[in-house]
Amino acid sequence: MAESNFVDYVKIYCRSGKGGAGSAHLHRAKYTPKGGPDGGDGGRGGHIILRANRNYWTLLHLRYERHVYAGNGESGSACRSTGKDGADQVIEVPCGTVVFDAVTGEYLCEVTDDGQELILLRGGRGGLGNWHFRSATNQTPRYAQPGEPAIERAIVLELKLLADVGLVGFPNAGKSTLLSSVSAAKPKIADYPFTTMEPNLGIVSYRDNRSFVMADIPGIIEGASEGKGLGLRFLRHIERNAVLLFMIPADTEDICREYEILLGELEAYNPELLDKQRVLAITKCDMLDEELLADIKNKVPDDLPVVYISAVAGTGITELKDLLWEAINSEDNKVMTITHRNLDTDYIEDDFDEGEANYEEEDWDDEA
Ligand SMILES: Nc1nc2c(ncn2[C@@H]2O[C@H](COP(=O)(O)OP(=O)(O)OP(=O)(O)O)[C@@H](O)[C@H]2O)c(=O)[nH]1
Ligand SMILES: [Mg+2]
Repeated sequence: MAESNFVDYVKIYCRSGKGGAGSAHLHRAKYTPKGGPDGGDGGRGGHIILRANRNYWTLLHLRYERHVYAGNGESGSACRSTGKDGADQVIEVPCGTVVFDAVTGEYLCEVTDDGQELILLRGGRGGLGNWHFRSATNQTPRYAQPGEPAIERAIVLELKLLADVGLVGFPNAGKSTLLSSVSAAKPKIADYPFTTMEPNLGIVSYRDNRSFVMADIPGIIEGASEGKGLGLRFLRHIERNAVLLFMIPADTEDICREYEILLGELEAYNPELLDKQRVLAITKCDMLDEELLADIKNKVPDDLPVVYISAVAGTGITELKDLLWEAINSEDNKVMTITHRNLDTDYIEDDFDEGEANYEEEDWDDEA
């Protein structure tokens, strides 16, 4: 995969801090030769913390930060001095980042709101000093607790973009053209398939200073859910969208069939995607005259709202925005809870040298 600034997958090796050891010091001073136990507690090891930060859009800044280690707690010492806590390490990520275990692929947690913090790996507790173990029958305990060990774990961070509307369509359907005509985004547009290689986000302004976010993802083809084309690499970015806007060009032979294929791919990827509200846009309508357009109107699927647009001529765009706004704000679409499927371990890269998952690689079977 070519180097790019859109990084939505990183694997990071994390280790929290060890707890500091408790001290077994015995107090001695000039006229107090047997001053008794005064060993202090060890400090806590540093946590590994995940924090959502809305100023980040991708995981690019983590691309070369493959190891994150928190500080160890310091040991306790004489005079019941407690050791210093180890420094926490905060991993800042964009809102919408999901964490998986890199070995098993198991889903661990996600952060969605700006400022939200989660402790990924807890630092070890510090050991208790011998002062805690003094008693009437054991006045000079010569032992203290060791600190708890550190925890290590390799994790995969995956970004799932937070957008209100996701564009779903075959390559060349006019997705990027629509995004560029309704927002200030400047995606690349050209008349060959897979012009868009990575998702683009745009803010669409609506009436009365309101706005919503639209995500243009690379085109989907038959078999995408099995990895064809740009495949499932980008399908996850529509998982969080409230509304899916399907886009099919007006000059398509069989609109219903294309719609079915797209639906099928989404279902194969994650059946919950079908619970989202859908809108269908027939694009490039400027290429048809009235007669052909009337003809097409009888050949579209009838289970969802359909709009006829032309991003080039600007027709139907207001109607489309109205429909989308209504759909985004309808009560059924408010909840954005999704069950994240566990990562397929085949797609987890097995070393720390590459920036993205080895989606093309078929056979890897060594120790991950
Ligand atoms: N006539 C006409 N052509 C359009 C319209 N919208 C897009 N096109 C053309 O269709 C071609 C593909 O448009 P894109 O916006 O790049 O398509 P896409 O869906 O983003 O394609 P991929 O990024 O490859 O998935 C370009 O040559 C556009 O100029 C339209 O409303 N009318
Ligand atoms: Mg495009």
